[in-house]
Amino acid sequence: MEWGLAMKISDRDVLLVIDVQNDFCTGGALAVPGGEKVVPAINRIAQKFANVVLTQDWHPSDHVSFAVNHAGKQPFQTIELDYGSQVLWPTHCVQGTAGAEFHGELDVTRASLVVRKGFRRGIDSYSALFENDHRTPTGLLGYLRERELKTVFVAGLALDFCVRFSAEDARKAGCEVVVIEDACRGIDLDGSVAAAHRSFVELSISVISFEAFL
Ligand code: VGL
Ligand code: ZN
Repeated sequence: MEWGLAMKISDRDVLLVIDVQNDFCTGGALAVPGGEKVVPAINRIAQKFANVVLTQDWHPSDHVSFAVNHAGKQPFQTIELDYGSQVLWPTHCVQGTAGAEFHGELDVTRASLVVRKGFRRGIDSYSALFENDHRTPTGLLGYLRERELKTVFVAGLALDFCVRFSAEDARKAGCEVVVIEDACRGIDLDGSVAAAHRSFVELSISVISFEAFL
């Protein structure tokens, strides 16, 4: 990775595009404010990368993260599960539904890999690398290692959940990690966007603007 006015991207760099799916965009089941606004930025950035990986939130309808599957619970409440605390969400990104499809304007043609996550009924997966028990691998870390991809640029939805967890896990696994802040949007539950920024500082995760690519 080389820093300059216009950033130079190498063959060891990968753009990790998190969950740019209809349900996280305006009108979707778990709409992130301005979620679709990341699409033109990501399309433009992706042209600079030889390596692009997409993630796709991909839940069964009886998933443990859905409030509707817990009697008396409402979306955005938190419960304790055997792997830790879990926010309960509106039903979203159900396997095979239109809400789980990528945003129609996201340019997916150059992606070499799509990582689906959250497909086991009993466990959520915010991170692209490990499920929410922080132990069960998705396989992405093996892919990055085998392909010798060292620096992970992260963009997408939502900044304070799946982008944050993915960036943290990649950093803890020894990658250099760069979050492209204005190619992300957050949900912001109880200060979760500010908490994400504190974590990025603590873990030496770089935060840059989309402008660095222009
Ligand atoms: C996400 C909540 C539930 C995300 C996914 O993509 O950030 N957030 N599922
Ligand atoms: Zn989800």
